[in-house]
Amino acid sequence: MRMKFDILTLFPNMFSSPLQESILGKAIEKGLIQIRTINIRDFTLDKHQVADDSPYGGGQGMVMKVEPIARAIESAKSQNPSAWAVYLTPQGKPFNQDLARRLSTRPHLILLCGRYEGVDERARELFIDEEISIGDYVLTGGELAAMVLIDAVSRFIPGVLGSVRSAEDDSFFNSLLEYPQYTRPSDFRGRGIPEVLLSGNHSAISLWRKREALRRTSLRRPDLLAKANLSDEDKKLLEEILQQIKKEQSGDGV
Ligand code: 4GX
Repeated sequence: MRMKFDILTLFPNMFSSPLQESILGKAIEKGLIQIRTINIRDFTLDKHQVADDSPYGGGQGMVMKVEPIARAIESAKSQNPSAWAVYLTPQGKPFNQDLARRLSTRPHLILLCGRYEGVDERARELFIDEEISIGDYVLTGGELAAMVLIDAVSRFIPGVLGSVRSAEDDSFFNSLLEYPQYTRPSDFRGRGIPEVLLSGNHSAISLWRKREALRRTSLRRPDLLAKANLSDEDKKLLEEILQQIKKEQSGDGV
């Protein structure tokens, strides 16, 4: 039932604090997820435990050797031959909430973290099931990318966000940017909060939140609106908001 993450890395210490704080720490304590780090260096066979070497054909930097990676992945898979092996790389499939949801249905993920110029291509061809990128920028290694993936995937596991809430909560809001949130005090240095939130009128509050989510999404991420989960009623609301935005931008609004 619990989901297992095996992280193959040359820097296992990087994972201790970030994954053991707060929500993920609680999820581990509750046995909802299990996170193991496996030091690739432990799977070298030479006396000096060398895990990298210079690239064939010359060029800059170092490449991670295939044998230690092969032995580490085989060791992780020996417990569960159907474990899904992921390599974090800018060349992979773009990571997003849908991919996180899909990965959360796998009982056992193996995450290979590359350093330097990456891993020997044969390690990818022989042992990796899926290559994933967390974004179009270059990190110093796959470790932070693996942590991002674990964090986003874990939110989909029932119980991780608490007994009632889950990452799947609301299909309307899930496809949009979040509405603004406020908490006490109701006046901070002269700045109040939207009055409706103090009204106790729950249907008015719901409508305001929908409007704000739609407004924010159309202003900041119009690309998300195209894919959003909108009812005919929501679409009408959106049209209204787009009209209002147009008015504001032409200068005669507030
Ligand atoms: N999303 N990195 C991988 C090593 C590497 C270098 C060259 C293949 C080719 C990253 C990302 C990321 C840094 C992880 C370079 N691998 N991973 N590493 N963006 O930047 O996932």
